[in-house]
Amino acid sequence: MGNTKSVPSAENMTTSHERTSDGSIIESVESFTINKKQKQSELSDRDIQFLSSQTGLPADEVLEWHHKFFQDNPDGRLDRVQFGKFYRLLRNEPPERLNLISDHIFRAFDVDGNGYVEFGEFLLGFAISSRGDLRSRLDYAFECYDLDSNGYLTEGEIAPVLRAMYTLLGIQHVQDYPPEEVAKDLMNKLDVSKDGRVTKDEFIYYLMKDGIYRNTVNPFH
Ligand SMILES: [Ca+2]
Ligand SMILES: [Ca+2]
Repeated sequence: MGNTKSVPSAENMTTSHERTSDGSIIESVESFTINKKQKQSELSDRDIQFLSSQTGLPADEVLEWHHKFFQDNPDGRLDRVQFGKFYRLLRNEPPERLNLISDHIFRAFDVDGNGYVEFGEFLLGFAISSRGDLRSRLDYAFECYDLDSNGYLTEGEIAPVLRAMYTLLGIQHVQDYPPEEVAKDLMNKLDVSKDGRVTKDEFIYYLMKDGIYRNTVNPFH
């Protein structure tokens, strides 16, 4: 264990973030911006309470994750590669299936887009992507597809992430329905306003209804 730990503190939360959503759980918890100037070695009771209430995880589980997280990452944050390794522990799929998709999931977990997943972001992402309601999980899925994080999806963004989804799902006969073709078909269904861009609302609205596409698109079942 290292000496310096950076953990989210209730005192250091900011409420400014562009990834606002429609009043679901995410809006209130997306404020896990960690003030990097302030370090603290342990979670205070207030932090635990805060994280517990925002993620819906019991306090002892928050502490358990905190311990696991800092054990391997004493600086309290994961870069892309470290995230890939840590994320494997959370999933049942064999590690080789997760390699491609974990890069995209990293983008969703890194809420403030600073290139690291801090503990608060991790816990939030874990809680929402594994236990959140469908809308919240699709909200996180959208971020996986938004490669340039500009708030909407194009066909060119959807295809590569779908390819990673094929790997995750262990789909063998890719040529039967190649990701590029799925992206095109999906685009037709998602892009209700027909402007070549898919907003988060369009993405969530359609995939809430269509379970078949959702199974292929959403990494968070
Ligand atoms: Ca971050
Ligand atoms: Ca985009």
